[in-house]
Amino acid sequence: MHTTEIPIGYDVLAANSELARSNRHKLEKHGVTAFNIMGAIGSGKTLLIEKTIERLGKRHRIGAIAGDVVARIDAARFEKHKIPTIGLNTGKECHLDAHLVEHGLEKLPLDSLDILFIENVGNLICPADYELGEHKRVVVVSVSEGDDIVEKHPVIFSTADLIIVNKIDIADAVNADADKMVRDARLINPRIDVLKMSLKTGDGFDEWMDFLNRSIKKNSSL
Ligand SMILES: Nc1nc2c(ncn2[C@@H]2O[C@H](COP(=O)(O)OP(=O)(O)O)[C@@H](O)[C@H]2O)c(=O)[nH]1
Ligand SMILES: [Mg+2]
Ligand SMILES: [Zn+2]
Ligand SMILES: [Zn+2]
Repeated sequence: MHTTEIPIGYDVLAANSELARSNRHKLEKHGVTAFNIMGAIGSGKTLLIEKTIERLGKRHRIGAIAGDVVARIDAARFEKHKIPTIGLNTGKECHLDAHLVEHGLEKLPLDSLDILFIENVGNLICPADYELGEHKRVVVVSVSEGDDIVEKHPVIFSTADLIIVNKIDIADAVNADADKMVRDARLINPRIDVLKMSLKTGDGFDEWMDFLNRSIKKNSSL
């Protein structure tokens, strides 16, 4: 890893976006469609990716980047599924950025991948500002975060392509209205895809498969 000197007044986010474009170009050159999976700690990001590997791992070649503040617990969960995995530790930072992901891409066998899942650090604030080079931005939010979580974090939902309202199996137990969360998401971002899911019961998983297939097809016809 190297550090980059940033001249005073230089726009950090603009520099990040430039690196993100270069990451995306690199991914496209190798025919890889990348998904930036964002959401709070415990919303179900890692489990979503694991279940997707189980469902699609025989038909598509999947790789993963796991962003964590410290340790590589999520990376180890992906490695158990025998897919190429890079764990990125952000240290004190609460989000991944395009520079970290650039180093992750250097270590992945991109030529032998079709799909890359990038699990961002658990946080609903700053990951919204940092593009990584992904093709699609997905936010996983669970009903146990409270059904006002969407309206409280408009920025991340306004930049997402898909919102997954997860853990609907426990909505009654935590007194949450999943449909309100869906309505809030559509108010913030009318173009967004929203689906309700339970990774426990499998509800909504086929719609997630449809979203993935549409996204992959669109990218491969570029
Ligand atoms: N009841 C229920 N639990 C879930 C669901 N999805 C994830 N979990 C649980 O929520 C916890 C956090 O999941 P994880 O994937 O590690 O979340 P992450 O921090 O976003 O990566 C785990 O104990 C999961 O088993 C769901 O749909 N329903
Ligand atoms: Mg995780
Ligand atoms: Zn570097
Ligand atoms: Zn951050």
